[in-house]
Amino acid sequence: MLKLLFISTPVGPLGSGLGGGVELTLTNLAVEMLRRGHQVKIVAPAHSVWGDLSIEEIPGNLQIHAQTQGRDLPIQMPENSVLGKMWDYARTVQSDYDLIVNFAFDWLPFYLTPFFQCKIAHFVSMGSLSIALDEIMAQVAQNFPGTLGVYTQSQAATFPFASSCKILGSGIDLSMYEFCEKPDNALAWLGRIAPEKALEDAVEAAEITETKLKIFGKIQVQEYWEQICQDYPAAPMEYMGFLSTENLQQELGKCRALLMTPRWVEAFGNVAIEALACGVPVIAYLRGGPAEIVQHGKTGFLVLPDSITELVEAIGNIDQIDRKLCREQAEQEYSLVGLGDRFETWFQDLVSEVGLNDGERV
Ligand code: HBI
Repeated sequence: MLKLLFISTPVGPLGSGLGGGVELTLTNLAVEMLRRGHQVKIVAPAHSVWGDLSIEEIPGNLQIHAQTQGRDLPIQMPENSVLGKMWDYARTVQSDYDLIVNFAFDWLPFYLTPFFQCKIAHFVSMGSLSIALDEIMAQVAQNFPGTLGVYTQSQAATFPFASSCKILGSGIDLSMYEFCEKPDNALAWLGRIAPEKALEDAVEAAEITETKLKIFGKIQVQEYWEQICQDYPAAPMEYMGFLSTENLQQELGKCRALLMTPRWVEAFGNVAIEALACGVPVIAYLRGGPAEIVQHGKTGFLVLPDSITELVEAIGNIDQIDRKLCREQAEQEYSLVGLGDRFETWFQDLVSEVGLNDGERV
């Protein structure tokens, strides 16, 4: 039995959607580790809620999203930082745990790693965005080998220390997603509504194909959303809100396809496997995580990045995809048990190793 302390992202409370896919990965993993008899405590910003998971809520100001900061900017911390306070808490309770697992894409936890007695595993949730952060991660990769985990190969490849990253993939509780064989005639787009996700590409493709686009997810950048509404006043789109998994899967399942149009190297794309689990094919740009998930021509289509023309063409071909194969792929590759096996092995290997955080720096 492992005693695990999970430290969440400092950009938003768990359940708010501000933390994007990592909220789902952290909570899925916590549930699965508990099911396996491990002990899990979650540390997260105040107002976090997730079923009956035990959460230590920490007040304080949220961290600025790393993707809104320039690559070469210095690291920023707000006053009364929730990130700082979550790690203060971790320091005081560290002797009660076998392993601390960091889910924040931030400089501080990497910097603090050699100052802790308890071992720390870092789950990195995005591709490279900041020179200063890359640098401190590289130091941890070198001095604490094996402690950096990522979602995908293409995400790892954005970092100078790619070869030291452990590739862990993702997974979801498939029993929460119902297979829908016969969809309505609408398309779906799902994610944080922010510029790096390029929702406008999906809106344009929907307008050209005259197919309704249902938009799901947290509006993170309000001005960005308003700009899209202004730029495409006649587009057949509908904002569906930020829904619970139960309501989301019901609505998502009825869609013909999920469009994934991120401008950046998406680290994974949990939304892709949520769609597949409902039997919904995925049309995505051939870049980043989605390119490692979607089986072109079988469970969706991978198209030339940033090409609206190719999105439109793929939408036209969507009936060639057998929705049963989408659900099958989710079951074979993205189960919670699979996710649990990969992370459990990673955690157990780290805990059984000697020397990492015992003053014996490699
Ligand atoms: N930005 N500074 C910072 N820290 C995070 O943990 C972080 C972030 N931006 C986005 C984010 N995490 C999550 O949405 C990822 O899952 C993508």
